[in-house]
Amino acid sequence: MATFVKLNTGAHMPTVGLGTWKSQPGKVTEAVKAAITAGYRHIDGAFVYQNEKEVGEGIHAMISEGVVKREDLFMVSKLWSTFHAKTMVRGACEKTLSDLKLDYLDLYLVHWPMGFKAGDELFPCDAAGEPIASGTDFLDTWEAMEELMDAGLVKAIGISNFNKQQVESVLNKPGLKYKPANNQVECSPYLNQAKLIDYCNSHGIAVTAYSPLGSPDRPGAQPGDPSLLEDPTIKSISEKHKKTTAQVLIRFQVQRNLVVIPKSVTPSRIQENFQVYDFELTEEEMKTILGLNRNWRCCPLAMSKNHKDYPFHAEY
Ligand code: NAP
Ligand code: SBI
Repeated sequence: MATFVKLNTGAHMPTVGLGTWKSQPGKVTEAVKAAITAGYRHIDGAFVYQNEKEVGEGIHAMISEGVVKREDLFMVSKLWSTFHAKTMVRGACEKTLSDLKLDYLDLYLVHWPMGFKAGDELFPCDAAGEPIASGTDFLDTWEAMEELMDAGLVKAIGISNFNKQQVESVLNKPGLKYKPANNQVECSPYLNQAKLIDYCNSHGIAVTAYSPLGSPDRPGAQPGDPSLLEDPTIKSISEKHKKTTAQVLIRFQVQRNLVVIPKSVTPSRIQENFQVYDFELTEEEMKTILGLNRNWRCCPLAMSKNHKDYPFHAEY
């Protein structure tokens, strides 16, 4: 049976959600329908994925067919970095709601701590190819996120790609009204995030693991890069359980009380990735998988490494 993580708002967040980054608009509607049919009740999206209208079409088809009700779904989206100015946050959230044809989100995240120059370009770059900073402070952005809660546009707010010190800054913000409910970060056996997870959980912040399969379709992937789906240790554990490597990678996160959001547009894989509630990894297997850590990131967003709020210079 599917499981949930309880957020500091009291809401229950389904532990396996469907990722939608890189899911082509022409494929994502069917992917969302296949996911809901397979039992998923959580969809992870973002404005920057440029497919929210098509994601919305998938969920509304399933609602119209009576397969699910809106209140059974947990819909997540993210505020893109070009909308960090306090005056822009509400409009950005309303655009996402209008594309998804929803009147509320279950969770809205600040996608990155870095703000980029406002405008039509998602990555407004300078001559050196680096995104131009907006000069905004993510603590001010957070105040505008809190206003979305008060306006009833979102049921929970959170952050993504925030390091420990950045999470701490939000928690220590004078006049803080709502603590982040969730920090969505890259997390896999090669970047197990043990310290950041401990810190977040100790402050009541649930953690979502993104790129749990190592994001093999990520832009810039190189042939010699590490491959989680082909890792011999994961393969051998999966054979013992008569499961696939993807299922072990997903189950590993569920068993650490994380939320995990594998992406696929392939119906058979979408089903496969949800079949993770019928087996259990042993304590020893969990330790072995934790031992594979090598601090390898597939989403370093290195083009922003000179931004004042770039999160990945810190150890965690
Ligand atoms: P991922 O889920 O680790 O990997 C997706 C890739 O794995 C796709 O190529 C997919 O192929 C393939 N795949 C899926 N299931 C498989 C299976 N059972 N067997 C073999 N291959 C399989 O990568 P991701 O998309 O980077 O991360 C997941 C989600 O996390 C994203 O889609 C997004 O929603 C979120 N995310 C958030 C951030 C952030 O900054 N907050 C950053 C990255 C990702 P097909 O689709 O062709 O089946
Ligand atoms: C994009 F739409 C384009 C590039 C890109 O690189 C970093 C990772 C990221 C992101 O910011 N959130 C994702 O899910 N993927 C992304 C998205």
